[in-house]
Amino acid sequence: MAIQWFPGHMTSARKKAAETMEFTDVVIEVLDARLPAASHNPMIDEMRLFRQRPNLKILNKADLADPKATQAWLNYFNKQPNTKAVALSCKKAGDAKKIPGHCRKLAPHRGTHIKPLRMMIMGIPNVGKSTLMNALLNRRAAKVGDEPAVTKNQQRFELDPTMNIVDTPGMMWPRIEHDSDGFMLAACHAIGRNAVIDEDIATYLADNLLANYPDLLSTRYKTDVSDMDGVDLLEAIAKRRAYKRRDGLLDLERTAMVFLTDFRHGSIGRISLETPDSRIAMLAGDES
Ligand SMILES: Nc1nc2c(ncn2[C@@H]2O[C@H](COP(=O)(O)OP(=O)(O)OP(=O)(O)O)[C@@H](O)[C@H]2O)c(=O)[nH]1
Ligand SMILES: [Mg+2]
Repeated sequence: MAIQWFPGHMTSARKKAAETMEFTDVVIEVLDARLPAASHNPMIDEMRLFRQRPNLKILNKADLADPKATQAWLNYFNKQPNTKAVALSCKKAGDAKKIPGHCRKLAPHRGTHIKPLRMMIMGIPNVGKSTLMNALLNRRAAKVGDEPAVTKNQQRFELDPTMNIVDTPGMMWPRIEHDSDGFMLAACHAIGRNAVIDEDIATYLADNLLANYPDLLSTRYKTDVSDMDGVDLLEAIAKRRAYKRRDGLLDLERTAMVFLTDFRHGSIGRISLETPDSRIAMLAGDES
């Protein structure tokens, strides 16, 4: 099953972002630290490279990600040209405050009253762009919410007379090339619920976590998960918690939602869905 989600407002968001790029000195690309490659929108690089703008990559929600995987991703991204990568949690006071300093270094010719430093925050839906903006401004200027496509229009704010910053609507791209990327994005709630079936996403997630974090699952769901596959795990959770439908069968829809919510809130533990090595293996497998 291939997941695609490119609602109408994103077409105009894409056009407006390309226009604003001309008047931008540094692109702040917000990625999800749990899936930094899958949460990279290739359209952003296209626009950025066309104008040759430097790139600050933020691996956000690092509080939810596996610290080892995050470090591996930072090493990987910091080798790329014209790019600086940092991991942070917008929810931690102070973390976001380091961002303007990094941007200044990437565009040293800007940052005066006459030539203010112009930054644009971009990224997929629900990754924390507006939360980051609010943390930088120290007030709730932009609306945030735990669902994709909360921001519908660009908004520019002045941080001080020498720096300003634009928040943009989350953008997906028209075709997600690798099916597993679509599943990971949906698991992290970057894709609208109307475009996916929660049970399929939960099963994918369960399989991924069984392969990589079996001990966290055993602890959270108080069950021995060895030899289980994703469907087994969801059934075991439903049985243990007596999630039943009216007809007496196990309520796997509810179980899927509970499991996804546990993951999204970090209740299972600090988890990353991909590492640079798993990415390379996935790409090699897709090509063979
Ligand atoms: N745990 C955690 N949650 C975060 C972090 N940053 C943002 N969030 C949460 O992620 C959700 C989405 O945040 P937003 O700032 O609205 O995301 P956005 O990228 O602006 O989303 P769109 O406007 O829909 O594209 C909210 O529930 C935030 O509280 C973080 O660093 N850690
Ligand atoms: Mg937003």
